[in-house]
Amino acid sequence: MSRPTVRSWAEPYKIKVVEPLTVTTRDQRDAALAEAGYNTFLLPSRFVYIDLLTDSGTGAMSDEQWAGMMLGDEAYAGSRNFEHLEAAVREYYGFKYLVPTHQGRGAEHLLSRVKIKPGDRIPGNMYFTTTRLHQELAGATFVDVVIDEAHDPDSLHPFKGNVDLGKLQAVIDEVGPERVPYVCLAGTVNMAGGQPFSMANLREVRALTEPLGVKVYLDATRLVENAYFVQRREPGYAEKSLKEILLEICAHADGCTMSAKKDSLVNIGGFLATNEDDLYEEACNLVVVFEGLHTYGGLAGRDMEAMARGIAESVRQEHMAARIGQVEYLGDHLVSEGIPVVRPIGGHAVFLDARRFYDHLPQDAFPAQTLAAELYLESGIRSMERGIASAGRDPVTGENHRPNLELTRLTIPRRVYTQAHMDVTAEAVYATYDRRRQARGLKMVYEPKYLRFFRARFEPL
Ligand code: PM9
Repeated sequence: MSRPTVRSWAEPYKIKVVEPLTVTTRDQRDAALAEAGYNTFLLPSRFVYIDLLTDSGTGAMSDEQWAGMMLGDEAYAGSRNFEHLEAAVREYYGFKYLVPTHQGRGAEHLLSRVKIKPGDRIPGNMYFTTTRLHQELAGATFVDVVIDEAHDPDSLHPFKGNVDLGKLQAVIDEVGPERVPYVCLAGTVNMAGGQPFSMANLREVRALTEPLGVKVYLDATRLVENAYFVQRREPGYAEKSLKEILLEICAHADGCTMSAKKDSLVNIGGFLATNEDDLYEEACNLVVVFEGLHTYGGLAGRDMEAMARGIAESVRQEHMAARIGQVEYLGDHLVSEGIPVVRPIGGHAVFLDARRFYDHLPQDAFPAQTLAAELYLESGIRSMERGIASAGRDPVTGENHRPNLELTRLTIPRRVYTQAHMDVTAEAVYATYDRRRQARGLKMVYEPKYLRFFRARFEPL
């Protein structure tokens, strides 16, 4: 047997506390899924074996973070943990002002309310569910300006999160720069399959928008993961640290929204950060209405301490190498067996291409939702639909958005599961693939008004 030339990735930690997993029978899963309206969001977690619904707030905190929880300063105003968090955001993201929020959508709400006037356009590198909804509720229209390759699951473009500068220019030309308050640029684009943008592209976006007074706001939720791909794929960055790359990215932006439940390794928390004095002042006015005082934003002091420590841990090289290494390990397994997935394998998840998985099902039969349901029935593994159900409806026409990408996401929580769990997951996907012809699809029988994928109910066709 020949030895591999590159050493395997390995978890850079050992396990101190364990939480037992639940194994269910097929009958129990049948009953639980029917009760949940064939929506994995509606499954009680006690019926779930390996939970790959999301990487949001599901990570394992370190002993340092748990120790920090005991140092929570729960003063209503001016908690010292806020000072630590503010210092961490300045040190690692480089922005001047920090407004904590209970999670990412709290920050999106504040940014959208302050920046958007009815009739504005917000260009972005593909939509994200909560982000777009907050923009729409504030009166804007979201315009997708990501490169075409992002919508193609087979394109091997190394930076599928890049902005198409021609599309961006066209939006600005159409309505004028005064109707485009900012460009919303997400790190490792979630709905494209966890795909990064390049530093070169970010520089070009900045060069195009800055002279016109159009701001750049990052969705920093998975920006450290984006920095890792820049380090690995972009010429000139291999020798730079993740911390340096992250700071360089943020230096090309005016601020960011953040769901700290992902990169920053906490179970709850988020923030809005900015260099703009006016935005900060107005966000402070609004945060006290919607979240809490501007020095806690809906969080306990201990949450802010855990976040400050998590931010520092998130840029450690060995952490990110194992994080992305684990996702790639699962993805490469599936690719080697011919399972259709989005490639290149993304940062936080492996995305099954449900269109090709179930090439006998039309999009109206919710192939990705069906696949999430079938994988659960097969194995007790919970995944998430990222296709037509998540895409929702056009607020003006009421028509369904019909994304080209019809995906089922196997999302890997940070520092939670082992390589053996990845193997079991791959085996469950193979078994689901082997009986793919039996899948008949779903119809939606209850559709909530906003973010329907969270609570929609389905029935088998
Ligand atoms: N993302 C995810 O599972 C949480 C549930 S689905 C809405 O991927 C980005 C890129 C996200 C994100 C949440 C948010 C919102 C903003 N941007 O969930 O409010 O992936 O903390 O963050 C989820 P919060």
